[in-house]
Amino acid sequence: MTTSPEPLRSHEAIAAAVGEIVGSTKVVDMHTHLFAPEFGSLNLWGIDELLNYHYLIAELFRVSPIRYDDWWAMPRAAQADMIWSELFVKRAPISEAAQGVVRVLTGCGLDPCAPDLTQAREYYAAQDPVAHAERVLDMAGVDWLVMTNDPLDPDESIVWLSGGTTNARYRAALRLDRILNTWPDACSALKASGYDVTEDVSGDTFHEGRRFLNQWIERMKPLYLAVSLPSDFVFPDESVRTRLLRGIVLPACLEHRLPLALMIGVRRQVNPNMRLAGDAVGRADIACVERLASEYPQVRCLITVLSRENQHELCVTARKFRSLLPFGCWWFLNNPSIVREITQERLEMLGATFVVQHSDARILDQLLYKWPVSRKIIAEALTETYVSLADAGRPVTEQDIRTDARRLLADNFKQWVGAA
Ligand code: HDL
Ligand code: ZN
Repeated sequence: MTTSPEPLRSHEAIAAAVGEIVGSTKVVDMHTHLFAPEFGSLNLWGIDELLNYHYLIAELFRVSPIRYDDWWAMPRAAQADMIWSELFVKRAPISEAAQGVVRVLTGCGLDPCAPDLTQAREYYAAQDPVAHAERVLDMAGVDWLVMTNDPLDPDESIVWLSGGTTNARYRAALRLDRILNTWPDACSALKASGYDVTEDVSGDTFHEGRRFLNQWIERMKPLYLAVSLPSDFVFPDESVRTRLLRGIVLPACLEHRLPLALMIGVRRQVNPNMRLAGDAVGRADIACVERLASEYPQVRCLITVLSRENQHELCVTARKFRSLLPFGCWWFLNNPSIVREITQERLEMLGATFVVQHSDARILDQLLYKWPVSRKIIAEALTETYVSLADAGRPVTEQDIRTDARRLLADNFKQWVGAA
């Protein structure tokens, strides 16, 4: 598309240009749970995985009296059949997650009103995993994406120890949840692998923890280190977590010039019967982020918070610390009504200096709804922003829009992590 230098004056002209540009700009999906096809069974795709998304499992439990244990004893295909019947046949699939599956099916020419999964299963059975992954990323306009990689997950580490992936469209992020949130278990696993660490973080623990992290940074070549933190996260304090952050993680960020992604506000397993679907949200204390940014101004932090009530505070804090890059509308916030609110207030308070969205996709095919839905909402917010600018008397050009769309959807992140 050629870029016209002519100013866009009317709401309609601005909306049309924003819609086309945001709709066609390639995105870097900087936080996902996707895995390259080389990771085998960790690469989740197809209709049975789509329907077994934990968001839909949570919604199934609201409409079915099935006992948790009976559900978890069912084969995956039977679980998918039950979710299809309960959430897509017996009732209109109106929730955000259910509508997403409808978008994926219709995007692939499949019947969203099918009485069962026969047609969908036949379609996906005919797909080659590698070609399917390339096609889905292309259809979703995802240039490349970042995985979530856990060096202490046995199923994943075995792939890295035999070479990992060279697929340039799947980059790594080294996830530190087990180390920073469940140190006793992580300590046992590290000791079993020959690292001289202790539960009370004494002796050689910092040195050995750095050795472990250095080895995995070398192996994974992560673009950033990441951790999700509870809503009651405190920094600094006398906790093991603070000592591990100060003694191992933050020094590694400085040594390797790697950003740290802080994802704050989870209340893990409030209902353990629901397993991955059992986590909830809590309001965090953003002052902890301010204290960490003050103490470590050289560490570039990607930051996202899970509570809607923390969003405005995060914008204020990001205005105080240039080392903070807010990103995405995370998890329970990734709903059209809230994405619009968050994006609009970020544009108002931060300009185009944040990462507007990530998909958090767990199943490859989700890219075919998460990104189209987000692009539409981001375009609405950007349109309102540019209409206001034009109304203020500053002509808006397609170049303005193209440049900002690239910043918000890809370039701000790429520059933050030093990716070409
Ligand atoms: O901790 C995280 O990265 C979260 O995104 C969780 O994985 C969560 O279960 C999720 O899938 N959110 O979309
Ligand atoms: Zn995630």
